[in-house]
Amino acid sequence: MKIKKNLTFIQISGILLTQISKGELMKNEKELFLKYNFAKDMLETEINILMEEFVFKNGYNPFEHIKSRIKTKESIMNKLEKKGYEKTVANFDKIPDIIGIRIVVSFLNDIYAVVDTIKQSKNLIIKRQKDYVDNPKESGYISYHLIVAVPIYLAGKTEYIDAEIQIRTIAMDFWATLDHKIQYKFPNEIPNDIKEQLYESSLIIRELDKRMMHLNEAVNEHMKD
Ligand code: 0O2
Repeated sequence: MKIKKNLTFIQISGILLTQISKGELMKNEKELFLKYNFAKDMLETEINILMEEFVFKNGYNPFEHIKSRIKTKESIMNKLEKKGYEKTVANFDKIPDIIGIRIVVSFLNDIYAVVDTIKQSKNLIIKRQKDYVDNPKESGYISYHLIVAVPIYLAGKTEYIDAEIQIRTIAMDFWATLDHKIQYKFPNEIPNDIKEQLYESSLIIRELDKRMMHLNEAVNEHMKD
């Protein structure tokens, strides 16, 4: 088949082979990022409502801060490469955490209470969950991840976009933020001694989180008297 100048072949969902111009590709990409923005707004609103309801029902506020972001195109491409996919816009749907929201709470037991609340959402569809609190990653990373499908209401139709919700304690967040910065400093491979120190620090974080939770429980017991 003859390929015209400025035309590119793209494969969508592994089946459809389309001839598409560079202009069309740019349009597709812009449309995708527009949808990511809608999904991020929807997710933020849903999470804020669930959190406010949580505070109202439980009479205490476990939330330290909430932060959301959309991955940059460069970061999506890097992740596609890391996962062995071709770096094309058509493959963006292989990355479920292009939209991410991080909920940082005070104590260990708050994580599971917040996860239960999110699972009760009538708007979000839970697709996957990863409990790196009970089963920390090899790096020492501790957090609870939910991959959810977020509905976006477009003119005449509803679409679903994947997003990742990360729930962790403030102590875990401190560790993960430093670890993330270190990963950027050593893009190829983190030196072993640094890796070991990070891992050892994560064990301290785990212990600290347990202690802080028990301390908080003891305070609550005293308050009852
Ligand atoms: P960024 O720049 O933070 O967005 P898998 O589902 O197992 O195939 P994936 O997609 O890496 O692999 O999922 P996972 O393990 O749930 O990780 C998703 C996100 O969690 C990462 O996104 C990080 O934000 C965070 N994360 C996972 N492992 C670590 C870790 O060891 N240290 C830190 N600091 N964060 C971690 P990105 O796209 O890798 O990075």
